[in-house]
Amino acid sequence: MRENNSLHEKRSSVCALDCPDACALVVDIDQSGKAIKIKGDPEHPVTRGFLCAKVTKYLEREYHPDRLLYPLRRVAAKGEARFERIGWDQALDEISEKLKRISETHGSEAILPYSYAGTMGLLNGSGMDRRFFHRAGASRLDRTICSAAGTAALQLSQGIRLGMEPQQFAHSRLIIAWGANILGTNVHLWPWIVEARRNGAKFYVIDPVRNRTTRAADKHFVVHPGSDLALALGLIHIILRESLHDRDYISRHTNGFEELATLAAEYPPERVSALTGIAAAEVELLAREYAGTQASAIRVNYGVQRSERGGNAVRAIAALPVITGAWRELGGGLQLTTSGAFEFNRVGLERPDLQLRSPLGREARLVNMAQLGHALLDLDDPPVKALVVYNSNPAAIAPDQNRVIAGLQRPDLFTVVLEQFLTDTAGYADIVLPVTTFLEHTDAYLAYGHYYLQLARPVLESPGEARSNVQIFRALARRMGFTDDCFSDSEDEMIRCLLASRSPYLNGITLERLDRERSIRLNISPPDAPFLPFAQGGFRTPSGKFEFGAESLGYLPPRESRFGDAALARRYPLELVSAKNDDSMNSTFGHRADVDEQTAKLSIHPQDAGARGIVQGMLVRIENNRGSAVLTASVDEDVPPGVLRARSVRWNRCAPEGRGINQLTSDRLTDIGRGPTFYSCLVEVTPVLQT
Ligand SMILES: Nc1nc2c(c(=O)[nH]1)N[C@H]1C(S)=C(S)[C@@H](COP(=O)(O)OP(=O)(O)OC[C@H]3O[C@@H](n4cnc5c(=O)[nH]c(N)nc54)[C@H](O)[C@@H]3O)O[C@H]1N2
Ligand SMILES: Nc1nc2c(c(=O)[nH]1)N[C@H]1C(S)=C(S)[C@@H](COP(=O)(O)OP(=O)(O)OC[C@H]3O[C@@H](n4cnc5c(=O)[nH]c(N)nc54)[C@H](O)[C@@H]3O)O[C@H]1N2
Ligand SMILES: [Mo]
Repeated sequence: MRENNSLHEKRSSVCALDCPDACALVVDIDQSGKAIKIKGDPEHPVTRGFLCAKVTKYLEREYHPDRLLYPLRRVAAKGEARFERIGWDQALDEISEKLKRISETHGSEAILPYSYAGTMGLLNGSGMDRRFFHRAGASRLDRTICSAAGTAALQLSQGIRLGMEPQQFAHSRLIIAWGANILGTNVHLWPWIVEARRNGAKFYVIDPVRNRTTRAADKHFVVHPGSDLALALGLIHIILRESLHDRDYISRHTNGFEELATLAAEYPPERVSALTGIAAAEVELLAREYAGTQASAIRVNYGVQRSERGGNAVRAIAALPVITGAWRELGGGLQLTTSGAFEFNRVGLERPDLQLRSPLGREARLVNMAQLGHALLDLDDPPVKALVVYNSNPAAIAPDQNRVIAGLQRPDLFTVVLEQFLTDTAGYADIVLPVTTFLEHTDAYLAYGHYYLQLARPVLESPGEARSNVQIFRALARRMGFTDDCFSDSEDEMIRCLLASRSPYLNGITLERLDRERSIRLNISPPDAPFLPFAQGGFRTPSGKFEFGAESLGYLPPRESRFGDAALARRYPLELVSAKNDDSMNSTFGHRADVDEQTAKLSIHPQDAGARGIVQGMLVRIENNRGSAVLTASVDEDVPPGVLRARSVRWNRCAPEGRGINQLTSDRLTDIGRGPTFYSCLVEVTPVLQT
């Protein structure tokens, strides 16, 4: 048969990957309905028609021969990933009967959902699934794995998670990427930075390791992992000492300034230099330039908050544009996330009230997803007996992997995984259900790096028997005997429901408009007027002011760092930073050979390599008191002495011994938000002696 791959029509979509950019897409479709090309939509005002390397190749994933097409049932030991095909009716009957039995025997909280942002779609990510688990009386999952510390920090300080509009970075005169690998993880911000630099702006990066973004910077401040709080306090110290602060803004719009000033007085440049590894003169320079430049912008990302003091680090960094009054200026301020502006009717979408109609009859317990091993191995009253995983791959991405896997291997645990591919987690499932990709189902999308709400309709037929999360939880609800009306809602009804909000930001945005326009800027300011969220204060804390919270900002080194626990640091003297891989998305593209190669490498400084007899390309074992993994040494100066970098997250299955990088990471939590501390991790490395 001759393939007909001439263009028949163009259909629009939205990238659903867990990224701040939420790109508008155009998919070229041929006569037979097959996609032949995926491109950025040039008409989108923020994402402007170009794509990142991973989504440019998304059709490889869409049509991959390993896509899951049929429901599967386990036929071998857990983890062996051997399955037989079964029908949907059989799969759904088995799941619902098992869940009912577990609920009756152990109580409904013995059921635990586990999901994150495999799709950013609101319906498939936090819609019918939430309704289902609320009605079932399942344990509630505290979805902390990514942004909990930063979220809690902004909530406490600003009262709402708003940040600069990406377009305004074009007007900045100094841009600081603070723990933010913009060219790797948020590339659609880059053109605005290029524009600013064309007009003379400087671009600085604060990061413990080198990456694409640091290479493109005017200056790279190499900071010790986990010491950003000390750096921010040091900057505040100098700004106040030099009287570079905005007294008027501070007196009108903040609380707790005196206490902050007293605390910052304890962080002179020399002390900060010792804590952060950045020379005192450089700290001085950074502070003076930051506060002395009209329109300074900080792009802070999640790199800074993945250690024990990460939440307070974000609070201290968020204090900077407040102290200098940078929020008043076009091109001034800070962006961690924009997601707080999407003030949807979440209660209507997720229906937490259904818990009252569940067998439990009350709000269920909260289980922290960053401590899955603990949840599966230690919880009683009741123990977790059923685990339903979707939009996530915890066997690879969750910290303290040995304990997670020991939990997944429990023979008495009933595990269901909704997936597109046979991930590490799916390999432990009793039942695997095949799901659609974002090109195959309807969903609505917020963004955490801009202010456009978007709608995507299916552009492709779903392959085999794949169904969307919404369809699956709707069908399961029926099988469980849940008769509440919300379980028959269509996708359109769910979108109408989430738009039924009193927030002025959502005013006038309807499903009809979304269908026509696809992407709509929230009503954050009049059209074409820039959005300056805190130019006149307007913080959403109970006091209406920015809360410095100095009482909790004092700096202590992360417990697990070379500067924290001396005994531990003698045994495990190196710090591992397992930050994101530029050309993949967490573990989502782990099936690809090029991604596997990138995530198989461990950067080690020549000094540390030399001391251990490690040479370029050698297999090395990285280990600590929690576990170990084998990687390939890349002896380079991307990392300073004492620090290692492994781009993450590799599939365990592709790694030697089936062990991934999260063998090393711990399930200790952040100071606020109960988030994970992935980048605070002591290890040792040794050559693997090959026979
Ligand atoms: N290409 C790609 N894009 C992605 C993702 C991906 O996996 N790949 N993942 C998406 C997701 S889930 C998220 S949460 C975002 C995250 O986006 P980012 O926060 O930008 O990504 P990270 O790699 O987690 O961290 C950013 C930088 O912080 C540095 N860092 C680590 N520890 C510290 C520290 O203690 N202090 C400072 N100052 N810097 C530190 C890292 O070396 C890294 O260069 O990206 C999203 N976009
Ligand atoms: N060492 C280390 N560990 C990390 C991180 C790190 O930087 N270093 N980053 C952490 C962070 S920030 C995050 S956000 C987490 C991310 O961890 P996860 O949220 O688990 O993200 P992914 O690994 O991308 O896995 C998402 C899965 O969802 C599936 N999926 C996609 N769409 C759908 C859908 O519509 N339905 C269903 N059922 N499934 C779908 C994909 O096939 C994929 O397997 O990892 C964390 N773990
Ligand atoms: Mo994340």
